[in-house]
Formats: sequence, C-alpha cells, structure tokens
Amino acid sequence: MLESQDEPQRRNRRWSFLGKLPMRRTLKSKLGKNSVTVDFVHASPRRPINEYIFPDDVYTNPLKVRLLFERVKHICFVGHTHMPGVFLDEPDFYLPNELNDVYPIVEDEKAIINIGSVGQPRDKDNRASYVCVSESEVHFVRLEYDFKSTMKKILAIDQLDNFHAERLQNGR
Ligand SMILES: [Mn+2]
Repeated sequence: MLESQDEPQRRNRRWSFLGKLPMRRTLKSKLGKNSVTVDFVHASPRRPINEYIFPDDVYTNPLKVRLLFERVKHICFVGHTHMPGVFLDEPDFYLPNELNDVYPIVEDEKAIINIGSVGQPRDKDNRASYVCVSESEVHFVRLEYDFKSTMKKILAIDQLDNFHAERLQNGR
C-alpha cells in the first residue's frame, strides 16, 4: 500500500521512517537484586527481521533452536509467527495455556517468548494476543476486538486478497 501512495514525498518519508527503525532493542531489567538482559526483535535473535521460529522446530530442528539460544542472554521477546508461547533452550516449547498464561522469569533460565499478535493472531484464536511484563513475570493476555470492522475494510480494497480478511476471523 505504501507503493500506491500518490504523493511521492510522503511515500519517501514513510519508507525512510521504516528504514531507520532499530532492528533490535535491548534493556536491563531488575529481577530481585540482580539485573537481567531483555532483548526485543521482530523475528529471531539471529535474524531479527525474517527468521521464523516455529513451535515444531523444537522437535524437527532442535539444533536451530539451540543455536538461536546462543544469541540470547536471558529473555528475548519475538513475534513474526504470530503464535504466542515460550521456548526454552532444552529445547522445549510451551503454549500459554500450558503455563496458565504466566511465565515466571527466573535467573538461570533463558527464554524466547513469542507474544503473539494484536492484529492478526495465527493460533486459531481470533482474539488479540499480547503480554504484560512485570519484574518477574510475563502474563499472556487475550482480548476480543472488533475484527469484523477490519475485515470489511480489507474486503473493500480490491488489491487485497479476501484471505487477509478471512484469516482474522479464523485466527490463522
Ligand atoms: Mn513478520
């Protein structure tokens, strides 16, 4: 849609805004008396823009998950697959409901945490997905939203495939 913007200056400003966004954010967070390193990337700790980390990788490609964890100091938040859950370096994967929607941050355990997607969840649950993070816990949250309005807007644009609307309803 950016390409079809008719005013070139505006279009260029938008592209350059997107181009300047950082690929990775890192911050120190407190955990009791200690501090922990928390990374934020879109996709994966080694390819922050475009590497998918799938729950199945734990079984089909455990080496990949282990190598990803070599790039994680402690906690790394990701999105990209739009499928919420927690990867551990064993490797292992836990769905939010297997954790009663809470992951406790502990000192000696690394975790890659997918927060799901607010606008387009893909775990067959059409509610928005996000997390609330406190010093020592990550809470997974699901929230109903009016995806039907969004569907209507997508269906009204000829250049967008109807699939993009339907997937909002199906959560996939
Ligand atoms: Mn993505």
